[in-house]
Amino acid sequence: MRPTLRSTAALAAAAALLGCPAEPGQRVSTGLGAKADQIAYDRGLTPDDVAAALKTYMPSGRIDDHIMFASSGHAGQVLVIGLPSMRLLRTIAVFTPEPWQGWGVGGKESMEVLAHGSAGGKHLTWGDTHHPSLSETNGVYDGEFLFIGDKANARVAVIDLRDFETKQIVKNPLATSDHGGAFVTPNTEWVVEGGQYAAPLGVGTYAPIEEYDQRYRGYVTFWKFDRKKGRIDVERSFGMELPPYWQDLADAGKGESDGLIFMNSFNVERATGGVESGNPPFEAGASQRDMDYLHIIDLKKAAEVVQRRGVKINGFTTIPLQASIEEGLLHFAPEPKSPHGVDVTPGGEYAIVSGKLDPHVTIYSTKKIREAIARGTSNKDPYGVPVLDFDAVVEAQVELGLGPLHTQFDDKGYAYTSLFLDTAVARWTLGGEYAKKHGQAPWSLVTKTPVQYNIGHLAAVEGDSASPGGGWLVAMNKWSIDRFFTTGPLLPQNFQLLDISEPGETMPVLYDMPIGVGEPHYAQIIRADKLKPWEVYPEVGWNPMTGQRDPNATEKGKERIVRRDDGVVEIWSTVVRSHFTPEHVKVRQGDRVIWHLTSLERARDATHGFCIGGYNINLSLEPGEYASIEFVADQPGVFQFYCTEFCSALHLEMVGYLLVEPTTDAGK
Ligand code: RUQ
Ligand code: CUA
Repeated sequence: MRPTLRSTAALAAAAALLGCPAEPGQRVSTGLGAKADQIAYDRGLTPDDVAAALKTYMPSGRIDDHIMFASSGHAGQVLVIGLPSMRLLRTIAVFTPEPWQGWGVGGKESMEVLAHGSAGGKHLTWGDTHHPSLSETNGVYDGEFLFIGDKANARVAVIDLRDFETKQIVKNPLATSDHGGAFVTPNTEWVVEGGQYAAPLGVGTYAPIEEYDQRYRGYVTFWKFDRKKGRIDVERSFGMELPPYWQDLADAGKGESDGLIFMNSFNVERATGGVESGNPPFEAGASQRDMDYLHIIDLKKAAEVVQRRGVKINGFTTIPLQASIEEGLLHFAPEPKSPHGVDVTPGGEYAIVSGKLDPHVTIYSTKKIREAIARGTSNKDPYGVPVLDFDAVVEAQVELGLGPLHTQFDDKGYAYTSLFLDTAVARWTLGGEYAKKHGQAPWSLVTKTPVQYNIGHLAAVEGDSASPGGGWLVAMNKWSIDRFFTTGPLLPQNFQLLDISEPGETMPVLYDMPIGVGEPHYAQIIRADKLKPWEVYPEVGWNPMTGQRDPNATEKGKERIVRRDDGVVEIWSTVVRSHFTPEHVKVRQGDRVIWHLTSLERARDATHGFCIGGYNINLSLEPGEYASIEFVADQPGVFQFYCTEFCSALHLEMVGYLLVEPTTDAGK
């Protein structure tokens, strides 16, 4: 739809006719007729406002042509947003229980996914989602799966984009926290999860902080993805031990750099903090040096070496640091200064590093890196990792402004970098073949657009893939300050949509979208026509976790309640507008209840909820879905179970009684 909107004659006319911005009460001509002029006048809209509205407005029923998957930070979910309208379409429950989707509130299937992700101790009910990563084929988004990391607990989740549901959460056995994940290799064989705050490897391992240099370590994990099964294969996954620097964002090489992994680090100072004892705080201690280390990892080789030299740490196959050094799996290159994002260009020729405390982005050449590795180096870090010569591997540096963080790409040979301190998006030209192809001066700043406020990540259409789409860019701003109504002291964050379709210096902000449900970090934007979601589940009785009809799925007329000798009551129910069958379920206090529910619906959007008040249970049964619950009926009394989705005119009648007969006089 977008190209049509962009090329409307009216839009061009509006732009041409309007020279100066309007102020409230100032007459402007929109070029769209008297009625539009009057509305613009009444609302005090400038010509730019009118153009922005025309580019982003979606008439009722028109569907966005791009879909953005955004993290929600410590809300632990994924946000699905349509572009260019910037409408929130839904959330995907991942690490945090979410009742609307029936996620983790009584449903056996989702509780099992969450329990698997909690392996290793506490039952976790939230996560800190940072980096969503769409599955790729030949470096291009294929729309099949989405992965996302949990920084707080070092976990990675797998979401199937046929039903937009989380299928798997894996807990990293090596560490409690991560950051550099999830990032996929060009054919999604591997999902990268890099560490952050160094600690003794192996969850539950203790070492005093005084032994930081000797016993604390960084790490990176390569999760093997089995696309056929749609699951991470933990057995075939492995980790690598790294020096106790704080590894940061990563990116998988592609094209020319296929097989390599780039990963930043900071705190190579190995500061251990402790302000309370008169030590410099981490923020100062970790920022003393001018250079940190870009980690260059040969994943292709590592996947072979691990067969010979992998050892088990907490049951998880890991390549020891010494083995990585001996086998040539790991090289460092100096990088300025407290870097954050590393982003590989579409063809894989360059890795672009942003130093938070350096006004430049530094561009590393894959070719030069490979040559420098082949030549060898005698420079080593304190742990014996070879350090390549900065000048030998750097292609260029571009001065962009203060606080560069992350970089994305478009189809016109531009790169876009977020500037946190400048609170702006910088557009600059790539060099090499990109500059030749697009007839541009290489490696130079083109323009900056201010955003509100404190931009973190940015996402352009397929902007980290091998085929960036251009057109739109979203600035993910950490603060909104004065952009919206004051919702108490806690304010939403602000996504701003930028139009990057025009080359050169024009790159306007079009739209503000408050995010009031979490703190988004990274996002990816995919062309909507690449997604092939199901409209209803493929057959009645579909178990979304097993991906097939469940053996306990129930046909109409076969509903039943069976009381077994062992104090278990098992119920097979069907669900259809507008009744549950059966409607009376009687159990005794203390019975274990196993309840199978099958939606018989085949109509699109005919979703039913199923809650049991007082028992902390709610399911969402989408058309055709099978789900189950298991609980002990320990509370006596009369409980309603009802449909929580307003599904039909007689939705209020979609109810039944759970009668829990007391085993003592107490409840009578
Ligand atoms: S981070 S604002 Cu967790 Cu991706 Cu850079
Ligand atoms: Cu089914 Cu309301």
